[in-house]
Amino acid sequence: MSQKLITFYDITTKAKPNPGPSPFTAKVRCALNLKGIKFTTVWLEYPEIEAECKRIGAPPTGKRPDGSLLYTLPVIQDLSTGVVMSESNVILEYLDKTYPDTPKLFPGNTLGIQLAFDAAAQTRLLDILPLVIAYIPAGLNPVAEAHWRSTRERQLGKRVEELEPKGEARVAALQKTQASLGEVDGWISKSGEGKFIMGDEMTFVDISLGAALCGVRVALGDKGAAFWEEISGWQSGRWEQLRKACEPYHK
Ligand SMILES: N[C@@H](CCC(=O)N[C@@H](CS)C(=O)NCC(=O)O)C(=O)O
Repeated sequence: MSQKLITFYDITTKAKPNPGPSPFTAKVRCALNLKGIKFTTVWLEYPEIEAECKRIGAPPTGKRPDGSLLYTLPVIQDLSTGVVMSESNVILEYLDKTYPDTPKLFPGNTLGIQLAFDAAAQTRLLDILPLVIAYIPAGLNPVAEAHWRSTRERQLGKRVEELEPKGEARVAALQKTQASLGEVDGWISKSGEGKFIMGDEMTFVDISLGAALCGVRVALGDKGAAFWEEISGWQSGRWEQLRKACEPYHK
């Protein structure tokens, strides 16, 4: 195994030293650990991300609604190659190419097919967001909460708490989420009986779905434990099993 070191930029939350609810940074952390690549973490609060990305030359990943450039984590800085990159999926591709002797995230010729599967699965998973988003601020430190709220609520045009469906609307949202996850479960089931989508080895799709599930679990915290229990009972326990399989790689 190579001795080369990666600096990994992750988001500080109250969960630190465990990862917070970002599925994007959790994906990269999981991949680094699975591959056994040595890395150190630089923890940043939300308001620090832009300045630090600009300082180290990490490219923006999009634009804010006002047209200004958006800088996001995860970012990695590979001290052996000098590469600084953002965008979780691009980082995972880079790690597979640059560290070929480590477990493959995209074995064989599966890069395109896995990216497509993940994109489809993530859109289904997004149905859970209104049910979870209001839990996120409680896990952030005050300085980050102010930034997180103002950026999200400016974009959404309302407080995140107002997005959370209540009463009958919540029941309908739960049913929709369960059905969407059922669709993903159906696709995975067609891949066979293995623990993961490609059998017994964890690959990109498992990492990405697992990171999202871990993010939901972290966001729900103790207050949302009963809700997670409910999700754990869906699709024969598929989501809790996947979350548990990924959890050791999120350290
Ligand atoms: N497409 C990006 C999305 C990353 C992303 O949205 N990161 C969020 C945290 S979950 C972020 O850093 N946001 C910075 C901000 O809101 O200022 C990726 O896959 O890496």
